[in-house]
Amino acid sequence: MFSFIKKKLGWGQSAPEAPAEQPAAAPATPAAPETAPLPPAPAPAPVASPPTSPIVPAPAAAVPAAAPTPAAAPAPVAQAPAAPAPVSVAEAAAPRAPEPERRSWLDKLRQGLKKTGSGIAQVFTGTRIDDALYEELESALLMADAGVAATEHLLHDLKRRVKETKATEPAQVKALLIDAITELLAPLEKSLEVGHTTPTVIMVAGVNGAGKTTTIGKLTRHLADARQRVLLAAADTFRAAAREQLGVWADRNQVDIVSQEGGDPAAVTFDAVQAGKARGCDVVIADTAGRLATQLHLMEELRKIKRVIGKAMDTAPHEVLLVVDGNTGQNALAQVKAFDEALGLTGLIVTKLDGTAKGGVLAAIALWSRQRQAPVPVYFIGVGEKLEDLQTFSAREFAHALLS
Ligand SMILES: Nc1nc2c(ncn2[C@@H]2O[C@H](COP(=O)(O)OP(=O)(O)OP(=O)(O)O)[C@@H](O)[C@H]2O)c(=O)[nH]1
Ligand SMILES: [Mg+2]
Repeated sequence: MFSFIKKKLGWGQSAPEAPAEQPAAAPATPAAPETAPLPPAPAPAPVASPPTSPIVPAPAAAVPAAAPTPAAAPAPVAQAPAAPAPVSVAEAAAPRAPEPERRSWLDKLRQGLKKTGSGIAQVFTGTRIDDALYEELESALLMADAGVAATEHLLHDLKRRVKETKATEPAQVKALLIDAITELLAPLEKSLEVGHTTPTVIMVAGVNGAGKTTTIGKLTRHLADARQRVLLAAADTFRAAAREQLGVWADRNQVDIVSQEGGDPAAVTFDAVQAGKARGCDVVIADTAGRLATQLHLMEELRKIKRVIGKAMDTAPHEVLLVVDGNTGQNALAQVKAFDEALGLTGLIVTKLDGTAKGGVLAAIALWSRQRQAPVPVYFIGVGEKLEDLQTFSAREFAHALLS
């Protein structure tokens, strides 16, 4: 298992905010930071580190990633030893990522994507490269939910590669398709970085049951392991079970939680950000209730949560993440577009890629992302319910798994 955390050097110190205004939207709750901490006492988290000390030991190894390298990172502020060090939540830091473990996880991804991949891999079992092969491939990609545009893009790119390399065997074409998929997906690879500001505020949204709370729990664990002080905001105030579920994760990870029965989600989030600032937390993560993008009033509520976070802290939220269930195929693309339009997404987490027949949708998301001003990275993928089943996204690994 990776630690996920990489120390980034250079810039980043917490600019103490001007006192934020209480939002009009949140009159019911006192802005005091002590809002209803659940089981773990509001005492400092066990891994809390003084805000002025470097938090995470620098990682030893780096795994290929398109993410910016620490050395190349822009450093507008000279490296101040006393400043809090931003960290990147990434697989790149793998001090405890022995090769067999990574391989076993890759096997899981392969196993998971078998339903998607077997149809595609089947295309290359013949002996000739002809129109029939391309037609079969087109059907297989469409069946895998790559969508019409991405399928066309990949076929076009593949034919060009076949021509250029003068490939003669279907097996060679398969390798070229892996290259084409890798190239299409590569812009989605990026590390989630925390620590540029203190706290880093992350808002998590998605449709019902996509895996938001579970993913937040896993992420919190990795952050806590890396000595990041995390505070959770239970902005899913509708269901008691939802608060309890997040409370269990908070308990398990021994981090604070701000939660309120039946409260206004925006007010709870506001309080959490205030509390995060007051307690010197490194990261505040807001879990929101699941909703469909077509539920306009609920989408408006999400916008309000985002606005109110901005009132609690000028630059926040620093990340607006959409959790997407990989099983939903083309619908996942529709979700990404709709939530992006409403919130301006900064990243995606694609869950449940274990056992899906629709893994091709990542190609569709990548193609859409290309047409957007800035790509929306896939920070993590989920391939199961266990802690180690949340992994960083690698385009090449994914392409290999898809065609294995
Ligand atoms: N197989 C698999 N199951 C997952 C994964 N991620 C989450 N789940 C499961 O999906 C179910 C829903 O997860 P939640 O985290 O409650 O989803 P949510 O988005 O918070 O749901 P709501 O808050 O109700 O909208 C749970 O049973 C999780 O264990 C994954 O990567 N793979
Ligand atoms: Mg939830």
